[in-house]
Amino acid sequence: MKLAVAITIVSLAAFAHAGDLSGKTAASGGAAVVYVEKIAGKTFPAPAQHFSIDQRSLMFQPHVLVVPAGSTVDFVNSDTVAHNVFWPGVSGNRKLSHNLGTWPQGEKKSFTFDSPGVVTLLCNVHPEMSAYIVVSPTPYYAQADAGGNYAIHNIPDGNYTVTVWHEGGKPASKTVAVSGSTKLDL
Ligand SMILES: [Cu+2]
Repeated sequence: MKLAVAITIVSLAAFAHAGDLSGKTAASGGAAVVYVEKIAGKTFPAPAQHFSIDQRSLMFQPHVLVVPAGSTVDFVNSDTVAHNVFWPGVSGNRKLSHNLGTWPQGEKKSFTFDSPGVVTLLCNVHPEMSAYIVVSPTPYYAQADAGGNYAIHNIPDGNYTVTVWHEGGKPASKTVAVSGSTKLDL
C-alpha cells in the first residue's frame, strides 16, 4: 500500500515537470514545422522505425516530412516511370549533398539523416518534383496545421531555443522557458 502511494507521488511529480509547448505560427504558404534546437549535454537515440516518402503521381508524398536526427527514410517508387532522388545540400551545406540514384517502380532506397537541417529533395528526371525533409536536432518537433497551430508534446521543463521553418522561408528562432504547458507564438 505504501509502495503504491509512493509510486503515485513519483509519477505525479514526473508529470509536473513536463508539458506541451503550443501556439500559433505566422501562416504563410505551406504548413510550418516547429522544432526544439540542440539541447546542451543531451543526446537522443535514433528512432528504430523508418519514415517513408512515396514517389507517386510524379510527386513526393508527403511534400514536407519532419524527422528526428538519425532517422532512416525509405524512398519508395510507386510510379510506372523511374524516379531519381537527390539533394543539393542540407541547409545550404553542399558537402552534405547526395544522389541516391534512379530506380524503377516497386523498388525503394533508404538513407539515414544524421545531420540536422532542411533537406530539399529533387528528382533529376522530373524537374517539377520537390519535397522537404526537416531533420530536427531533438525529438521535440511538430508540424503546424493549416491554421498555423502547433503543439509539441511532453517537453521537460527548461530553457530552449525553438525554430520555425516553412517552405520558401528562412528558419526563425525564439527562446522559451518551458514550465508545464507553455504557450509560444512564432
Ligand atoms: Cu521523378
